[in-house]
Amino acid sequence: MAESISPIAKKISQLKIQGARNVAIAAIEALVELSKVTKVKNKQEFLNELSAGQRLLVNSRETEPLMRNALRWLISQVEKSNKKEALALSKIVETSASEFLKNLQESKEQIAKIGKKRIRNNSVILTHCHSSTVTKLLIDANREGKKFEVFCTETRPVFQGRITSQELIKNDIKTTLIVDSAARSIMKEIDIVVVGADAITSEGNVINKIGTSTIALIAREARKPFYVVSELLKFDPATVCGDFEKIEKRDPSEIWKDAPKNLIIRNPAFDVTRRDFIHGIICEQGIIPPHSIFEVVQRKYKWIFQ
Ligand code: RUB
Repeated sequence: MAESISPIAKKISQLKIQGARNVAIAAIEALVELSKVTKVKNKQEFLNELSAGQRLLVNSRETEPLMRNALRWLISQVEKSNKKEALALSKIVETSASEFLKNLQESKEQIAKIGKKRIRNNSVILTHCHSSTVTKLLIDANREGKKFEVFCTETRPVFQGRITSQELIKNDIKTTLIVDSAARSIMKEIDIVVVGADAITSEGNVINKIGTSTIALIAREARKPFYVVSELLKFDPATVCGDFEKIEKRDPSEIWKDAPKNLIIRNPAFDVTRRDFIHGIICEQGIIPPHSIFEVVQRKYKWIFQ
């Protein structure tokens, strides 16, 4: 089992696969692969195998509810099935995975369709980190003929802003890269801030790449609208029951490879942006005020609370 899951889990933890959506897709594909190569025969063994794979994947990155929700849903489809043999159950995993991925893709399209209307002609946009949902929205707005430019933070310590800026210039979008600490001085030139999300809590707070909450604070000070684009399935149902979203702590060497021995380095990957700083969450159901997100998720994806 570990032979098929471990390389993917490793790629996720090493950020070779990066961004909540890409992580979830890779994890889903890894579970499908596991269900194909497993040697077990009966349903209980098959479920045990899937659960072990799920644990490995979920532990590869802590702050990824989309991945957790996806894997839990896939496994629940097997549990619900009346099939008994591993071969038939592996088909269930495969078709359920396709269904989930199709829905994820449709959500992304829908988010872009709704969100691009917020991009006005000749506007200046600031984004942070690399969110494939944000870049899709910007690329679609550009293809529609809207004229705008984008500022990207470089996003220390691992520079996801470089991925964003490369993707945008490849699509002929005027793009400027800034260091993270330039966000406040540049904010006066910005019309709208758009960022992605890794997790949404029951209170409507958003967890995204470290530094996002600082940008939200700066945007509020400058009275600039701050939007989050996110699939509803990034909602973490555990937060309804009081759990805090865990913030992944990454290796200090990402910040300084050969740091002095006694230096303490802290490297949290994400931070929490409180809902009061967010103008709206642009999701597949529309632009939703963060405090209503729980009801919207409950309406669309009841199963995540089961
Ligand atoms: C990536 C990050 C992205 C979200 C959303 O962090 O914070 O903004 O994951 O991305 P990391 P997407 O590089 O540490 O994974 O919209 O593609 O799901």
